[in-house]
Amino acid sequence: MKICFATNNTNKIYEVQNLLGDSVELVSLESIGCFEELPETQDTIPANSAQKAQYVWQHFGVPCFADDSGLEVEALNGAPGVHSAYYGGLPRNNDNNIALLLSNLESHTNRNAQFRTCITLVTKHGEWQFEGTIQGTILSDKRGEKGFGYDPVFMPQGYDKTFAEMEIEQKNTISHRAIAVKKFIEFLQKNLNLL
Ligand code: ITT
Repeated sequence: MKICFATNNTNKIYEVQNLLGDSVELVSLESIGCFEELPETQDTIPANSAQKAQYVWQHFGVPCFADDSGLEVEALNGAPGVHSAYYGGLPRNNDNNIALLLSNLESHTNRNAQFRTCITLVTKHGEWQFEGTIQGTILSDKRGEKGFGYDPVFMPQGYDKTFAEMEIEQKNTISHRAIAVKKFIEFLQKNLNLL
């Protein structure tokens, strides 16, 4: 049973394949002949993830799933959200993203935020979505060197470390991405007939 993971990040493919076991074989975009940039023009994370998965299904006819993630800050009405990767401008730069985020939050006492991941699965039988979120707060200064993106300023609820201060294994068991991937894998293992 083969399914395409619509990402160019081979680490993500490897990670999910490990969690899935060998009942399903994940294949890359390259291996199905998809070399173009996938469209991501929607204004929500779930819609962007669906757009990528639908694109692969419609152009290549291969069962497929895609993920999209971002940071949603309450006081900024959900920004940076779908624009998380290049919030501080292009080309993408984590330091610029964090600098703009902290500057936009300067006058706010509400520092609540969440990371969100949405995975969309598309097969000939339909479309399914799996979400993972983790609540936390945005600190005023960066702490820690690990992880990526907004990790140095995001402290998950119930922890006294930022994502960037946590060991990667710990982040990977509690993160928005881990929650969404777990839901997706549980669904897939019970519904292999949908592929
Ligand atoms: P793809 O090529 O797989 O799309 P990406 O960097 O765009 O990689 P995501 O769609 O998962 O990754 O996330 C978009 C942005 O949201 C990402 O560039 C970060 O700025 C931020 N982000 C997502 N997950 C994060 C995490 O776990 N920690 C910190 N920042 C995160």
